[in-house]
Amino acid sequence: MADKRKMGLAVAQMGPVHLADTRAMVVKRLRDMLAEAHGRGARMVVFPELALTTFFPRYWMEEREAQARFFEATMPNADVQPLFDDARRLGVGFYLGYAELTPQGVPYNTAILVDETGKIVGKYRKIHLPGHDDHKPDAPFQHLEKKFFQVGDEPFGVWDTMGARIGMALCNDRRWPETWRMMSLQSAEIVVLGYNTPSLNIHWPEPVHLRMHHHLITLQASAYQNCVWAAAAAKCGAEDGFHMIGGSVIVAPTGEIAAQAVTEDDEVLVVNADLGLGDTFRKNVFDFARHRRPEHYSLITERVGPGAALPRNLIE
Ligand code: CDT
Repeated sequence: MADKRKMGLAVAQMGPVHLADTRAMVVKRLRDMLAEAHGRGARMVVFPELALTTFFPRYWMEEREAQARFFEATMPNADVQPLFDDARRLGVGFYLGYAELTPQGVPYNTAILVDETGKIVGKYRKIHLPGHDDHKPDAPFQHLEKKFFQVGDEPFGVWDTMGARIGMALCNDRRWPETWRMMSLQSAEIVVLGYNTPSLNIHWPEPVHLRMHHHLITLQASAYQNCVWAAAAAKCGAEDGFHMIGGSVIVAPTGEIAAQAVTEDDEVLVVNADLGLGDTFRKNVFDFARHRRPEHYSLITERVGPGAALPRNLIE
């Protein structure tokens, strides 16, 4: 019988944030959802990627302009401080994505983990940056994460906080198996992430329904294969006419969806997550120490892109 270590885990999906919306307006929405999650028994709330602003990588502009309008040079700052104060007052922690400009002027797509005392206990800088860095004037919108952000400077990590071992990722990271394995090899129990996923693919005419399919299939498979709870928060709906998918979810280590958003607006999901639910998998089919064979996986770290077949010694 798996031990029952319960944790009230919430995802706070956000509807659109338009260019005209101020940080103060956005933080008010985050505070309302933190309070609702607390009222429904949550101990930790997952907010989206780049939660404080519109998804600005869709707009072509100079780096300097983007940094002045959309980045945070300090965290918490005066606009966001009320959210940190609520966290401490209510005893609820949170994950929050935002555009970070370091004191040295380095721009990152960042997420922080704030504990139930309102203290920042973890920081993750996005590793898998999708999109392009050139101007695509014929595309309906841009995806300029490669122009506006540097690749994160630290590997995927986990933090012991709020009674759980929690790993962080951001949006495109969720599509890569390496992301999840890095954290499950550090005994993560929960992986939290925020995302902004445009409904339209600007690179080729992909059927729109595949965006949601790929989002859910990766989260469900990754939660199961890594024996973790996965909590994913969208910013979604049409931001100034540019639509992004919803589908925020909390997925159990069984690979089953425990809660899923039904709107494309601000919406809170709460699950009383049994952190022991992954134990049977960790002790059996996915007992990494007994069954993994890293001596046969060396290509995973040696090669970036696909290449030649490995030489074989066996006669086939
Ligand atoms: N924000 C972000 O990383 N968005 C990307 C869009 C790429 S579309 C395959 C994502 O992976 O959702």
